[in-house]
Amino acid sequence: MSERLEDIAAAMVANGKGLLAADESSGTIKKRFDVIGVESTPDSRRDYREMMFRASDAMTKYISGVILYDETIHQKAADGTPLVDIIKASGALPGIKVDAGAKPLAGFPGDTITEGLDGLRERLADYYKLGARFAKWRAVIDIDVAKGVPSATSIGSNAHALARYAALCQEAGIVPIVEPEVLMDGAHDIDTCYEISKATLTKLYTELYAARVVLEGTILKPNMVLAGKKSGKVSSPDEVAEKTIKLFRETVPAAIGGIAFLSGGQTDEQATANLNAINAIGPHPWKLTFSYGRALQAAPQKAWSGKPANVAAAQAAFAHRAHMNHLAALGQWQPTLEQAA
Ligand code: 5MM
Repeated sequence: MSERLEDIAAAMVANGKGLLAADESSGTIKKRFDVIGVESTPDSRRDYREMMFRASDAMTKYISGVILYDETIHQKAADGTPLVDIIKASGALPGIKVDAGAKPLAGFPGDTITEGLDGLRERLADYYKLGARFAKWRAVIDIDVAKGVPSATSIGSNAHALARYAALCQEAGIVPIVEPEVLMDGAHDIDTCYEISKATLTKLYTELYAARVVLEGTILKPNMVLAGKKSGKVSSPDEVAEKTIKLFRETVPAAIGGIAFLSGGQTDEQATANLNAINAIGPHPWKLTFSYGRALQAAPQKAWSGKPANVAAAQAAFAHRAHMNHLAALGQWQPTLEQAA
């Protein structure tokens, strides 16, 4: 495969394929394993991820790339094969989360800044040698309007860090996924999500331009425009699609390599239905696909529950969600297909 950044980015969003976000840090995967009653150890984390990467139906047909955590990119399968080689053998690209997480932003209670720029040039060179061809950095923008969250300082600092990260990735021959996640956890309405997302994306593209990042060699990983979970309202797929596309047309250059959404805490089916509605009102200037963590993994995690005897059922559950999201990325999903599983 060609190593040009724009070709890698194009492959990441091609043919209705999308990304598997399997980059949970050790603290987050422990929380997921607690729910299914599995102890989180290097071996159990390896077994779980090996199960997904060896789900060849899902991986070969629907998954263009996998975002890995530092531990996973170094791990070997039970038979000694590097996990990265299993991913590559399926035709998917290995990727790597390189941020060091969101930390409290000094002076701005409730806001966070994502850290991890120190030593990033050297880490990217190492990850390239290990096979990573794309990377991910997630900025976290919470909404609490009454408390003045997010501040302009938080949006600006996170956009600046994303741009510095993206420039370093491209220098290393790695496609940056830029993920400015406006959280859906708050009590805000859908229009507030739209306004905050607009301010965030406007600042992000100003900073990427100033940092001389080549937009064709980037992928945007955004939130959809949704009402906050604590608002008690569930936005309809039609409204989500209309407001999300209006937002992107106003803020996201047509030149970028593509868009791969996060699921952000939506139910599995909401994440699929909303992606489908977004694509169904196309054509759009960009490919719009999925880069889901929870919305791809919740079902296989439950089916697996740490038991080798459940591997086939877990792989089938993963293949089903990947298939549904593949159809949604093409605007061809129907709710009736869920019952057919
Ligand atoms: C898989 O979850 C990723 C991160 O986790 P940590 O908090 O452990 O660093 C996260 O960045 C993820 O890639 C995106 O937010 C998308 O995941 P969801 O679950 O929102 O689709």
